[in-house]
Amino acid sequence: MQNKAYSLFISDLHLCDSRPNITQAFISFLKETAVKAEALYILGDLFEYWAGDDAIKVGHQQAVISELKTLNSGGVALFFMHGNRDFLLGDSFAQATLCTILSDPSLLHLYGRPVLISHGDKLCTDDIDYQQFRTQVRNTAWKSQFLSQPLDTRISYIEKIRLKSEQEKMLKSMRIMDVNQQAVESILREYAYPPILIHGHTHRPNKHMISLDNHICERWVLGDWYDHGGYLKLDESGCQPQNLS
Ligand code: LP5
Ligand code: MN
Repeated sequence: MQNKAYSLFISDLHLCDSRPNITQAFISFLKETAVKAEALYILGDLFEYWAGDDAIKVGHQQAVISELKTLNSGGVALFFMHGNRDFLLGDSFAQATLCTILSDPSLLHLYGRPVLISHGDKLCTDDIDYQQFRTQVRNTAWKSQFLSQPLDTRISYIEKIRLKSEQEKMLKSMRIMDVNQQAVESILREYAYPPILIHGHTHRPNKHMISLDNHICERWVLGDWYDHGGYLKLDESGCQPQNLS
């Protein structure tokens, strides 16, 4: 009998039509690896971008959605948190995959300890331009107005923003695009010093030890799936980063 007492965490896969090998790697990961876990937590940016749930009918997302549903139906609990690329993902996606959408951040209790999870972009408070953009596009009225436009119009607008974002990132320093230490400390205090914080977004996989107000916290940063996939495994002994073979 297989011991399933562990959960897996992934983020920043950026699945899209132009990188079918990553979609294939993800589907293999679901069938061979995630299927053995108790739960899979997707901490945002699963997709390169998400223009609205109506894109499900026309896009490459169909195969992914079907595999996520199969995973969940087979007994692996599935959780999704929005990233900055797929924050428009909504209830139709949740119904199609049977996943639970979690708010950012969320405090979990796993294997005897509190675990705080986040996509991570909110912690990048030195990136002032991005935070202003984020506040604007996460506004409920703004999202409704955007989603009321035809799918083609939304996609072409997002592609322009993607271009602009890539241009601006070239002008920003690595420090500005990383998490801000005070923002990290502030969220740890707010959530009563969880011993583990897991997030993605920065694409800088690492383990950071934080000593704060006489508490120790491990900050685990998830990697992206550009060169090869990876995930974080959490069980009662703690977190272990794993690369896909
Ligand atoms: O995603 P990543 O990691 O490459 O970069 C992020 C920040 N960029 C973004 C933008 C997204 O990549 C774009 C796709 C979002 C799809 C969402 C759907 C609906 C949105 C519709 C919007 C109208 O999140 C980047 C950060 C980086 O992380 C590191 O943290 O630096 O932030 C930016 O680059 C944002 C810019 O600094 C400010 C935004 C300028 C946009 C201005 C609009 C101009 C419109 C031109 C078109 C006519
Ligand atoms: Mn991101």
